[in-house]
Amino acid sequence: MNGTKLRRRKAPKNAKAGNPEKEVDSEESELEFDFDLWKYTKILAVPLLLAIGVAYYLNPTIFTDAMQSYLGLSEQELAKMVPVLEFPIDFSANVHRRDAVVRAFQHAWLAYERDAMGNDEYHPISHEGTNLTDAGGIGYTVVDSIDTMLLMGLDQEYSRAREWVATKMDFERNATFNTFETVIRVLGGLLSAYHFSGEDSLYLEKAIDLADRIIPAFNTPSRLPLSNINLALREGAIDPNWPQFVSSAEVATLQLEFRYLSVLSRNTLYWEKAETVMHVLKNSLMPHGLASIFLNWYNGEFVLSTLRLGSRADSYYEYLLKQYLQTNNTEVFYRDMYTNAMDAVHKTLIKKSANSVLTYTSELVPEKHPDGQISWRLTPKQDHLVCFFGGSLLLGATTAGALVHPVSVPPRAGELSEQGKRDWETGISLIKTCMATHDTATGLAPEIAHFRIPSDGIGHDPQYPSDWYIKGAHTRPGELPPYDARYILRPETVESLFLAFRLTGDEMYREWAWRIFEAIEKHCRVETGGYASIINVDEIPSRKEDKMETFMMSETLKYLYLIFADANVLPLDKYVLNTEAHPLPIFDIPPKFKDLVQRNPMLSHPILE
Ligand code: DMJ
Repeated sequence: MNGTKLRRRKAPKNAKAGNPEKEVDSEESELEFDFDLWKYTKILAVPLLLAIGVAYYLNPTIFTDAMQSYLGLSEQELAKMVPVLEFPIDFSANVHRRDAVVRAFQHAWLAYERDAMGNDEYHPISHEGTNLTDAGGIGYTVVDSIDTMLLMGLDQEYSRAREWVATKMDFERNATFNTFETVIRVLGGLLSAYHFSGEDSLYLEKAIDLADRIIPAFNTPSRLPLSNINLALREGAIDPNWPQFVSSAEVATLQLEFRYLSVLSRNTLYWEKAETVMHVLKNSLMPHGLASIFLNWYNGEFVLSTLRLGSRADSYYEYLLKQYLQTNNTEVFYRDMYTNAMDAVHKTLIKKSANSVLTYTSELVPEKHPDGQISWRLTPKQDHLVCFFGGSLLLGATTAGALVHPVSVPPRAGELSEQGKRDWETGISLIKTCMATHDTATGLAPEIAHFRIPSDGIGHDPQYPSDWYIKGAHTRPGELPPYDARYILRPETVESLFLAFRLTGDEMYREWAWRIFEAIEKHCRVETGGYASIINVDEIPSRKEDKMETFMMSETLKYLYLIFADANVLPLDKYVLNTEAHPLPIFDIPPKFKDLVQRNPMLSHPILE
């Protein structure tokens, strides 16, 4: 920058006297001056605007927070004073992208139907289907996919799937099935199909038949359901790998389905069984208020085991909130359990990566010392499964953490409680972190991400990026990559993006979802039909594994569809989605059930206010 150019030069005296030569000279000086000032302003303005933009991006409430403390006002007072800039939010469908997702669903379904109709699972590369047990399938993939077809308006595919349920679906299978998986995929799928098919009684009859076969799993001294159930013998069975234990997520992720079934069937039994589990859990919670991953099914007590938001615990937290939402925000018992759990999660498990860029959830692993003392080791590891949690926190902030109902989109600062604001900010940050784990060669996120901490012993190894990495992913040619490196078509990130888009109206979330969809198309699509898992997200060309999980059609493609569909499809104040993305309608507790809830001797805490 030339400082002298900025100095104003006086026009020479003779300018007025009409000396043309000098006049020109004078004009040039002015022009030069104006031009230079503009340039100078621009040079200063660019970094200033950038800094403001970055500050706002990192902390969207920075300006209102500053005003609030300057004026000494409460948030509510400030919210009343400050005119809020209302930007029109476009919740209409992105037809082109929505339809691309529908075509992807057809690509998956038609291949399954061609090669494996009725089988529980599908292997798109070998064009084969398999069942979970030798006793025959129970329709995992078919039932898991039906409500997605109904939402997408795929009538022909739907009528063939319905025909299969009507004529071939059979639960008289003498084999053990995982109780939780059967409830969230099959029972949840049937209930959702019942609702979206215009209450086709076929699905309700099947749902009652299935639930009645599952109920004996709850016949334990603690009333916690066993991990497995023999559907033909109607007998609960232990998990041979963990004979004394059941996992927290498994026992606490049956409630939405059983409660809705009770209302539809007018049979209180299912509600009672599911509700009792929650009271057993509430009475046994560990001092920090978190649920460890295992419980003893005999005495109902939590077992000293890992604390985390990932596998075996994830949907315990998800369903605390969703039970509160399911009955129109009336059961304060669940709101309080959820709120306490979120406080404990923030105190114990929410962490920042080494250079404080990424917020992630850590795990706490108990270690027993020879003298009998227990210590807890913090492990900076986050399962892909945890990526549901960002969206769940946003949903919780705008309901359990809201001071007004409904909140604005996006919520204004004054509309959320302190806890709601904290959960909102953590939720937004966790979604960014999950997107950061998509920063791989394929654009897909691994099954497990580790975050850098100063004591990880990696130091400044250039092979490892500064924030997160896939453990053991640097394999030699010919070696199989570790399990952590896989992408098995999981839905959790797009689930959170769906909630974030609906609750903020920010197009950025649609863009991120589209990026993930394109990566799936590029790396997981099998040209002959279906989608496959890939064994290393950080390897190009990607290597496929011959498996299409049922949640690809029930969850991943459904959430992608919902992100690009009009927001009138499935409004969040009318539906709550079970953990397998089967939407169930929100309802008011029927009076008969209110009595039940208050009378149940197992229920040691009032449910309603
Ligand atoms: C689904 O079966 C359910 O979302 C479950 O709660 C855990 N995750 C898988 C999909 O990743």
